[in-house]
Amino acid sequence: MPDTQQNPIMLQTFYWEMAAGGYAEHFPEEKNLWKLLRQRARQWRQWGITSVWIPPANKAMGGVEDVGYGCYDLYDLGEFEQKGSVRTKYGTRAELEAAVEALQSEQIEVYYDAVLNHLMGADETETITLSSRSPSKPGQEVEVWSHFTYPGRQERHSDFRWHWRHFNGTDFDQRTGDTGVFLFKDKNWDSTCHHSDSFLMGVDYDYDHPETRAELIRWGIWLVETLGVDGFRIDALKHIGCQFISTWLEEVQRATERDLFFVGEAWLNDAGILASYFDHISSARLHVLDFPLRDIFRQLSEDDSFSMELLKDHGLCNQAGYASRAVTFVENHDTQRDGEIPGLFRYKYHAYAYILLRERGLPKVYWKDIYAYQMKEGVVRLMQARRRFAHGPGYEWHDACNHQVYSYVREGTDDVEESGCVLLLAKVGPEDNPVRRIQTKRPHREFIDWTGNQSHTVTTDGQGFGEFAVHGSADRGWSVWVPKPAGRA
Ligand SMILES: [Ca+2]
Repeated sequence: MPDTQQNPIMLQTFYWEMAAGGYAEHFPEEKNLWKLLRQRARQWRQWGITSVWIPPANKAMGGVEDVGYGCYDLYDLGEFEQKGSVRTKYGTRAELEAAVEALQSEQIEVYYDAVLNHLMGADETETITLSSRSPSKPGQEVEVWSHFTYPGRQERHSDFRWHWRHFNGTDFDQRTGDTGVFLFKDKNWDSTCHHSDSFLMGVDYDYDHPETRAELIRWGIWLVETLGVDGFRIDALKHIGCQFISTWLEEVQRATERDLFFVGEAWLNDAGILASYFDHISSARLHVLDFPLRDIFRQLSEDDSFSMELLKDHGLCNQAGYASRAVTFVENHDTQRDGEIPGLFRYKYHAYAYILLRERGLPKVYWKDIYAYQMKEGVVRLMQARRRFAHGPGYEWHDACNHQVYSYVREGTDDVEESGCVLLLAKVGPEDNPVRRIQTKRPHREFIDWTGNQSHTVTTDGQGFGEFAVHGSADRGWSVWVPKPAGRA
């Protein structure tokens, strides 16, 4: 079996509704995620998973109900009686540590979801004056939730206490009950790449304050040293100062000899703008989630007039020089939410086949698709195909892509026996069962469709050309043609 490190796959291990409402009834095992990670680690390794993105494991404002982004105490990983419980939504710190150990013993790296934009649920209010440039209540006095003392933790792991001076602003005045966008006196919004929407939620960190910078760097190092995480997914990147992120990446990496992995969530659908984000970050270690590619999948799902040819060059992963910086994905906890955000309602396997078999980008698969939406069998099949066949140079076979059909060849490599494949993705269109003549560079070979969507065998001619088929269908319109194993009927 080939080295899976050649073809890494990341798994996002949570979704917004996990362990809530009907999901808690259908999937009671998800009430303790950390235990489940430990139990499933071995199976994931067999699937070819090489890393997991875990949710923010710190105690959050909403206690056990909180997905984790309402960060209250970054040093409470389910260890102290705060916000109504010792455990977080996902379990206790001891259970988390056992999960990390189990995953790493299966050669699966663990990436922590770091929220470096804000805190929420302060212990005490402070009365402060707003900037004359504050969007709401300029120059006025307000009472804000900005003092964090962590009485439940008693200065374990850190004796740092947050005050209003460590933040830029917030959105709630306790004295009047008014909401707004409140910029504190003598403060500025973060110097991000996108000034227009720099405020997001909670109390917003002031990275110009040396104590803020120092404490957040100290926390990152603490996680690497005590929990032993292998990297980070960084939340809300476009709301965080670029200079601070550069420093944070460098300082946290400096604390360990292991190569850490960093992937940021910069939700920008324009690949050119997303690519330009890297100009502001000094560290070459940073990757970003490929939102532009995901937006192409959204268009495929929603728009009947979508041309499959767009799959050739859209997305960050297809921009020259950025393939290795992109983490490609189909869906995440923000792109689909029950009753709020519809997400992709068709062509999802097409999207998974695309991210898993192509040469560009590091694919991320999603827990909710695999377990809650019962795509496990099909997605695991595609992950196996990635591991076994998706090797060697990859390219679109130029005249085999059109409005209805996308096709892509992996040439295979001598290092991995019987590798290489022909990927075909087709949408509903004029042809029910389009066939494309494609060069495989393997003359006189038999190919079968690994997905099972096509049941016949294709034999290439003396030049290596074969006539490969795919259904023009949302339900069966993806095929991965692979060399038929020798000696099998
Ligand atoms: Ca911010």
